[in-house]
Amino acid sequence: MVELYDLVGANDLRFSPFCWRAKAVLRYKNIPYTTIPVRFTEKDKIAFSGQERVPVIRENGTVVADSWAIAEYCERKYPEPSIFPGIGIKEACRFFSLYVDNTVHPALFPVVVPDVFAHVDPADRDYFRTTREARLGMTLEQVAAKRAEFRPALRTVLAQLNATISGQDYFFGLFTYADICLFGTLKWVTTVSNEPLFDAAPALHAWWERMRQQLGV
Ligand SMILES: N[C@@H](CCC(=O)N[C@@H](CS)C(=O)NCC(=O)O)C(=O)O
Repeated sequence: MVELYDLVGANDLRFSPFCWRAKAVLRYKNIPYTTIPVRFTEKDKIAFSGQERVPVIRENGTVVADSWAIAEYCERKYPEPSIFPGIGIKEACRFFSLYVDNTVHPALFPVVVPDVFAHVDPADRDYFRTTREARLGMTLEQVAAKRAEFRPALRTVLAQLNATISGQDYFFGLFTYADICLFGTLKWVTTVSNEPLFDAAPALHAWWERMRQQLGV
């Protein structure tokens, strides 16, 4: 049985986008797994992995950290159904995952970070505030006050994603790890926030519902 070290918020809420990527890979491949909840400040629980971030998986003696490395490991160990189905698909998925990390996340983060904070375990709030305020260059209250100013950049990214997915079922035509990457991100946001994502993005909404049904979450 795979053990997945999974970020946990208040009330056992699981919202980490990168942990959702790992869980989506395990679910798509029908690999049985259990989760071990890890708060932001419980770095000791994952010290065995030699780094400080989740997701981490452990299977028998094997330890793998980082959502991309976990995807590669699962594909190697459990090839079917494939998340990199075809020549060049893995490389394209890598590109897409970096697009999600470097373009989609920065557009979402300032809009939803106050909602994330509201769902962080009380024991982690100081840590979250300090680290995220340093990243944002302002207080969480200042970010919340500017929410309307951050929305246009998010709308632009959502419109790009909507245009890409229009007329096709999956981002590369067939189901791949690219879909899983974006799924993880939208699962993160919809778990903690009521920010409307799909009002002007009907094709993206249809894809989202398709993914939720396919992954059973
Ligand atoms: N590149 C890593 C990123 C993992 C990551 O940033 N995880 C966050 C949770 S979403 C984390 O562990 N943060 C710990 C912290 O902020 O202290 C991956 O793809 O797995």
